[in-house]
Amino acid sequence: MTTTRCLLLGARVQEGAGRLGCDMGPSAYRAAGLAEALAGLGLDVVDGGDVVPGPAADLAHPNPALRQLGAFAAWTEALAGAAYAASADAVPVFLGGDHSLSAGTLAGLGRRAAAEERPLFVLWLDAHADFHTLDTTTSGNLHGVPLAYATGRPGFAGLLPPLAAPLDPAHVCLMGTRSLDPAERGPVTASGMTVYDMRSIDEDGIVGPLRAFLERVAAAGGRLHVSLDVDFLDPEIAPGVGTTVPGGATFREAHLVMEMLHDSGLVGSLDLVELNPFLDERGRTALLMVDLAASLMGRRVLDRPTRTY
Ligand code: HAR
Ligand code: MN
Ligand code: MN
Ligand code: MN
Repeated sequence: MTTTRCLLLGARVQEGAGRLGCDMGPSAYRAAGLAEALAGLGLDVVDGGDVVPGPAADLAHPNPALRQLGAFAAWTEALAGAAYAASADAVPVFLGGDHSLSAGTLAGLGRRAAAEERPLFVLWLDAHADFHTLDTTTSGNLHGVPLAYATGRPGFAGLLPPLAAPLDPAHVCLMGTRSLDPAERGPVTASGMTVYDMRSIDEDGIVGPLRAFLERVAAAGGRLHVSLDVDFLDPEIAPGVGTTVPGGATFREAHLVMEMLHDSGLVGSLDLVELNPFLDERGRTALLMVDLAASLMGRRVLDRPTRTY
């Protein structure tokens, strides 16, 4: 058996969020010991440093709310290239950075999956669906659009890089959802994405739905990407994020998802997004995200370090 290569790539993206601070995310993960935690599991961990975007072009769009479209396009281009290259022979872990970075990672991983002739599946762990188009967002914060771009919703052409292979919405599973803007609701339902909102998780638990999705990925021979937004977690345990929404996943629900993902052997790439260290409390959110990443990469519950967070 070959050792899994794990490539950490920082993406100091903050232009997609409504407030500053996500650019410090990669530093916080490094300070919280992410590389050491993964290396302690016997993985071959390489810190590839931070991805550097090209210059932001001045892009015009009729929606006056849009903020930082040029920076978003530049990050998407750079991260798509990085994700495609890194996924050839490693499990890339993208250290965000706000969630707009997933426009780039999904574009690159879609291209990788197409080259492998495998379907790309995505598990989107988030309070939000991030399914706005450039035309429907009213906040103008582009961390609200990456899934719309990656699945080929209209209105991105000529502004964002063209997709080598759009993501099939039927291959996307949202978990933890509890905040959709009015303009997202119809499109999310019509898209065919699977949505396990917090109501359904409260009622039915998280194990059955996740197992069903993982079985679908396995049956299709898919490559699985996991996008973990800090606000998937309940704000009581994860305060270091700009868009807290009450009623999120618990500590054990989140770890259990990660443990099941590890056991599935299907995960090919991971985004850790929306950590805002400026809003965190003594690094507790960064440490929790590191511990979740370690669970996903194979740390067993009895091997978890005892922390008070
Ligand atoms: N839907 C809201 C908007 O578009 C909030 C989006 C928040 N997104 C993230 N990532 N924080 O999920 O403004
Ligand atoms: Mn998000
Ligand atoms: Mn979110
Ligand atoms: Mn299919």
